[in-house]
Amino acid sequence: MYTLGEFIIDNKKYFSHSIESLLRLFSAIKLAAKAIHKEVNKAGLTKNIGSSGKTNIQGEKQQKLDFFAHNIFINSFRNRDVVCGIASEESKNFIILNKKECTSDNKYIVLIDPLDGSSNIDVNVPIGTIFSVYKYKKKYNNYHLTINDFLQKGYKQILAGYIIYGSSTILVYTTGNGVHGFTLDPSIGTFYLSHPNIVFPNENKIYSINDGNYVKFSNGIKKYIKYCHKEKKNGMPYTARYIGSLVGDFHRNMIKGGIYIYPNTSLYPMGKLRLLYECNPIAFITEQAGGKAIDGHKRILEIKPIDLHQRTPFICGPKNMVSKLEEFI
Ligand code: AHM
Ligand code: MG
Repeated sequence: MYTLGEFIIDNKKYFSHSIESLLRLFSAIKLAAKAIHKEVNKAGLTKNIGSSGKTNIQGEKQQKLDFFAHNIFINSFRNRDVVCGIASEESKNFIILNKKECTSDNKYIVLIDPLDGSSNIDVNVPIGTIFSVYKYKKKYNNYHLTINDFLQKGYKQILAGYIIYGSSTILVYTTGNGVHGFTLDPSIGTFYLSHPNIVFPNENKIYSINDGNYVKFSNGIKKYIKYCHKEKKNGMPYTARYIGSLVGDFHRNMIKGGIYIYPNTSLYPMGKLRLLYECNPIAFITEQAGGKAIDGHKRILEIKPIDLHQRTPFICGPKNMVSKLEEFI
């Protein structure tokens, strides 16, 4: 059995940044993931389920476990001294860790959705953490962190991944050298390699979209859905699957072959999902798994961010399915 730590060390030649930093980043991510796994697993038994009674910057209800996950990640990164700033879905402004300045050791920027799909916690549906890591770029002789350090284009990510808390807890990541998944053995608290080199399969017939929004979609999206209703793939009809938890929907689609679509709607004219800590990391993984991720027109990883919490329409999946949808758009 191959642990995550062993795998990283054995593949260090494929990572162009400091391997020690990567191990320290993962040390923080693994610790936080295990703490959240433990809490999510017993959510029905503790007072940690349900709404906290507060709303986030997007005006959405925050769940108690959203706060828990946010705090766990902040503390975990703070104690590893490898990250100088974090932006989180649960915090309006970015957070500076430890000191006001980045140093040459402590120079990574993390963007995170600590617990995505958290409205599903109370009903035992898979939820996930999504993370995205960039290198801090020294400006002149100045190590002072600014908002622009967080507003980098997605193709500059050096590490991205997610943790899915489902029937088992799996950590999936890429550093630009393929996509690899590690399943947590909760009895000893270790992540073992279970899904090496994940790629979208050739046979793709799942489409995932919130059909309840149908009347609010553009004509192109409506036509694509009609196409999926009518068309057959090797004699078999397309299959609709949507659980409303991005990590769960994406993970299934990447393993089984399917497209995920959250377009702009009349309710969400800019789309619903957030570019920096939801779409960019999933887009990086999509491309590394042989797929394509677009906002309907443009490659997600090339969008220049202008706001920490900006939204974007999001379409990701196997290249052939995304290209077909583009024909309709
Ligand atoms: P959240 O970050 O507030 O949890 O919202 C993001 C979630 C995604 O996980 C999911 O894909 C989407 O919202 C579902 O939205 P909808 O319920 O509108 O289909
Ligand atoms: Mg989210």
